[in-house]
Amino acid sequence: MVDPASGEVVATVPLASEAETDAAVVRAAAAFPAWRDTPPGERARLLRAVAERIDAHTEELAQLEVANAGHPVGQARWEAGNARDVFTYFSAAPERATGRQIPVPGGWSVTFADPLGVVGVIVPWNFPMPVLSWGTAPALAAGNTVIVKPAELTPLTALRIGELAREAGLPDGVLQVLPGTGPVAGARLVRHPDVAKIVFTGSTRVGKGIMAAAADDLTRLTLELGGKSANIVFADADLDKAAAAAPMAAFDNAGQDCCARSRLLVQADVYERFLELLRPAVEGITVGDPLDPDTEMGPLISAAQRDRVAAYVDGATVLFQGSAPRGPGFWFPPTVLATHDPAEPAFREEIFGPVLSVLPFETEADAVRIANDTEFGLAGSVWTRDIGRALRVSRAVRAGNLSVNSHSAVRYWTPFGGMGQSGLGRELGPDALDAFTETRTVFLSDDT
Ligand code: TXE
Repeated sequence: MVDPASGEVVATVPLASEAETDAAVVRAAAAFPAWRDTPPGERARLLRAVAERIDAHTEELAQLEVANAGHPVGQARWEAGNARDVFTYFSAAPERATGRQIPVPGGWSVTFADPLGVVGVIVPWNFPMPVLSWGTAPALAAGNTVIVKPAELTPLTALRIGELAREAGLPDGVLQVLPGTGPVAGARLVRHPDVAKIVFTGSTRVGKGIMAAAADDLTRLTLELGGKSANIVFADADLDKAAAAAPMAAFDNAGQDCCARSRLLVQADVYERFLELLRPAVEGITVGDPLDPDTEMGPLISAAQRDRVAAYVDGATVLFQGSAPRGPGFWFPPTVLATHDPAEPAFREEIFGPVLSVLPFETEADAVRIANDTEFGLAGSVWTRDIGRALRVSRAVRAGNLSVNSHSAVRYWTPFGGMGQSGLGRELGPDALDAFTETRTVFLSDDT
């Protein structure tokens, strides 16, 4: 594993083979019946204990993530805290799970929400701890056993959370962390006949391949894929507030965020003025040592990712850029591009780096049309003081998570997920357990 801020190797981790992946599935399948039948109160207690262990080790986990993913330390602490909160939130679920009784002629129908069995959670490198917890905690709460396959580049916090879960008392085989590559361990989990469900967060390309592979066994899927979200600023908005917020809406986690608002649409009347407000906000972003508490943006995850991002900027019209350390490490400065044609790749494709493309628009209808002119549909923001417009536009923009006069949309107690090629299914929030259970109906005749 490489520290993205220095380019130095910080750890080495063995990669699971297909045979080792199969062995993990055998262990998870063997652990399933006892975990499913563990009384709800006991499952709840164990999930709370995992949350408590994560909480007690917040600083250690945060430091690991700084070293492995280059995240600013404040952000890394938030990520560990998010994983703790997600385990706490779903620890309440086992004791609240109910079925239904539906009267039908001649008796009653009773429903059961049964766990699925073995769940594979395939995690990307951009938010290793949160994404691990979003798939794992509800799956365990519903009575499934889980195998986590962390990203090749960032397995360290996942491995530590796996250890903490064992220390918290989770029985053998209930939660396993299996470091390995996507094409070997990941692909094997997807194709394994005894894996009932895959939760995948990652690229749209790999997500589509997983969907095709899952078809053979009709393996259940939740897919959280890419995004190219719009940030729409109308002339009547609080422009100071919108301009202050726009940079981190695109550059948070160095832009390696599926919800990044990387297309900035500004109403033409205020376009020039907005850029004047935006420039100092972008130039003022503190990019540098992730361990410095004042750092707002760290490096990119890898040299390959930095080069990919640089290729989008090469030859484009750069309006302005922030600063970045020279290296070593995989640095790229926050960058704002003018858009000449909405068809150009920087405006259409997910760059997954600190690059924001700006485009003026004339009318509300134009803004909605441009925002929806994408294969993705994950997130977005609308800035306006006109309540009617806020309601119209937030209904018209096709995205799973929108915010009005804010960029905040992801909370563990509200549903999260994408439309179109941004994904399938929803995570988090009150309905998340539905993705980890199968509803069965039993008819009880009263004619005995
Ligand atoms: O993702 P991959 P990468 C986007 C973003 C980024 C691009 C590439 O645009 O630049 O994807 O990133 C596992 N079967 N996002 O290459 O390959 C892999 O091991 C099963 C958006 O890192 O999709 C890792 O654990 N699993 C995104 C996970 O899938 C496979 C987050 C993600 O890797 C597999 C990350 C296979 N055949 C990247 N191939 C988001 N939605 O936030 C790979 N994997």
